[in-house]
Amino acid sequence: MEQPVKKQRILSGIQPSGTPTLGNYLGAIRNWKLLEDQYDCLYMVADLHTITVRQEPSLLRARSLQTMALLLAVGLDPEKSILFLQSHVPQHSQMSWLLSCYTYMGEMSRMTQFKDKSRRHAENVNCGLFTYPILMAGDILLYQANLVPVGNDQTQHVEICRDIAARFNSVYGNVFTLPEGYNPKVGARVMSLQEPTRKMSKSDAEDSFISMLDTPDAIRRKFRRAVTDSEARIAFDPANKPGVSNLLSILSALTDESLDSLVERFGGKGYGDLKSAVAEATVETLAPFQQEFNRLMADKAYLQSVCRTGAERAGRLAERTLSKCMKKIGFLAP
Ligand code: AQP
Repeated sequence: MEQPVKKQRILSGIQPSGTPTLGNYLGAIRNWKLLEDQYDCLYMVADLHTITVRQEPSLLRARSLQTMALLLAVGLDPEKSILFLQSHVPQHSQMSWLLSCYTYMGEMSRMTQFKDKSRRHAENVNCGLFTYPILMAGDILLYQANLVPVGNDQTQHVEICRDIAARFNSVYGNVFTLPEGYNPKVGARVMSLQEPTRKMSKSDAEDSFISMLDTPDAIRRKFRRAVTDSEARIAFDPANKPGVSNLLSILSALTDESLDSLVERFGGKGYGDLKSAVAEATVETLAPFQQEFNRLMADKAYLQSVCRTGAERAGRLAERTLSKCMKKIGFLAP
């Protein structure tokens, strides 16, 4: 009898450091849904990662559950994929310590995200910010993931993960699968509405991002205030017209209409027309998710059961890798 082909495994995550944005949706979550059938997927709410920046405890709790509810609301299927909260699987923290002993200071100090984040949070340059890529390497390696869908700002972290894994394997034999970064075919990098040369981030100033839970009025207001330029000419030119290009690429991602066709259709029209078209497309896309989100948030028992089952399934896989590693290193079995 023919053996079924083993699906490749994917791991990805989102930090509950705020309410997920339109950028998180168009750049990541929307693709996660498309990958569910083809791959063996694990999607985690990466709560451990958020504490490199101070979090308010009650907000962190609320956002963790909210993020899980949003993943379900966009249609991720907890029967197909493993959906879990990272802190519910203690092997992530354990693996991070093991791997930190196989990682060099020099490697970590080259990480551009560390340099960038330590500049932005100069009052709190903690060791977690520095070793964050090791926690992330553990996230990936625990599940022997083959592919990691990441934005290009994370490519360096996938490379360091491969380096750490290869180093470990060269000492102890083939323990870890070497993962690869995965660039999905559909995907958009959404830029800040206020500073369109920077990416849209959920922990930035309120007017610079569209949250997946914003009301229609808030969405319209934020797009109306989006920074453009003084040319009054609709063209896709990210270097010279970052604001307008961002609006065009959001609209294209939401409606599947090509950029060329949009530029032609909006030729001769004002920025106000483009802004209201993007706002309406956003309202329309988010409305069904928000409805489902509200329904799910009213059913805490269900959300908790998804988290519990996800953590159990993830924990079994993670434990297999962790105990293999510990044995190889020389720890006695308990
Ligand atoms: N603006 C964006 N455009 C496209 N994709 C994006 N992603 C994030 N922002 C954009 C992708 O979303 C996934 C989850 O990201 P994350 O929450 O783990 O961390 P992040 O990239 O740091 O996202 P934020 O919103 O900018 O969070 P904060 O403000 O806390 O730093 C990733 O796949 C990411 O590429």
